[in-house]
Amino acid sequence: MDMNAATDTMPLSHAEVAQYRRDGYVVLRAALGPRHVAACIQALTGLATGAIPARETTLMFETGTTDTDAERELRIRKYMDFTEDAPALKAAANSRVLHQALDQLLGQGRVLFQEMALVKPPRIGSEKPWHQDASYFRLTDPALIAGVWIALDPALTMNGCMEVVPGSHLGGGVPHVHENDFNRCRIVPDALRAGERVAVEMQPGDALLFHSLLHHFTAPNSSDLRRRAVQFHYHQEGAVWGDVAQHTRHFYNPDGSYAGCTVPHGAAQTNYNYRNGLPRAITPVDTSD
Ligand SMILES: O=C(O)CCC(=O)C(=O)O
Repeated sequence: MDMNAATDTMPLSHAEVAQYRRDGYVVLRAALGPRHVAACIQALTGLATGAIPARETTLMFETGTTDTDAERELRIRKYMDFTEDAPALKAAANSRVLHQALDQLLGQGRVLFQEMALVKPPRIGSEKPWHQDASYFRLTDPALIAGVWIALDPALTMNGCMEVVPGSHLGGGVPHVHENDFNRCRIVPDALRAGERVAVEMQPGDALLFHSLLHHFTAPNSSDLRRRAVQFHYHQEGAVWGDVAQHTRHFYNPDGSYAGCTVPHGAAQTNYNYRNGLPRAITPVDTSD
């Protein structure tokens, strides 16, 4: 047996596991098959049009647009908290092959704690500034968090694919600063490493598995192409949520003050509620077709 090869239950090769450790990310190709990708897209359209009742789902729109526009779906920037409304999206979060890969990286046993769809619309899709996801989550150990970003359309440099700084997760937390939109909390200029960026182009169904301290960014979508993706955050069982003082140990300014993204500020009076910390158990689903 080739010890370096992926197997039926271990979809990542040793080289891919090593890449995650070294670079802070790895791409799992075809985590969702074409039927599951199509079902996710249909679910997002259904939630946008009302064909699927958005009981728990929250929609957020590109700045300067409203939800009364005729082309409502093409104004949406972000969906949150949809797994109980849309079984297809819940299946994606529970993808068996995805969790087999995460088991290889982090060990068995994790819960879903955040779910989003990021649907940077053609021409008006705005950038997501450089950041580390751990800056948004007051967990005491960022290494116990897994981020997963799954492309539903081809994600290319021209329509705002994920861009990352390989190895940046090894540098620990760096200070972030908020703008007046809670979607825009960014790494301060002194800590930016954008010159080392790598664009991660992906096909529909491919999943980017990334460390919560990885520096990453997406550019505006000035193309005519759609760029829909779902993003899930999990943490390993038993991971501990902390307070602002605890989070400050990872995200602090040179003067010692807090420099994470979890405190309401300015015009953004709300903050992620992490579904009140509700842990969602994983029930693996075959997403290969
Ligand atoms: O998909 C995007 O445009 C940005 C995703 C991301 O980095 C995030 O929401 O944390």
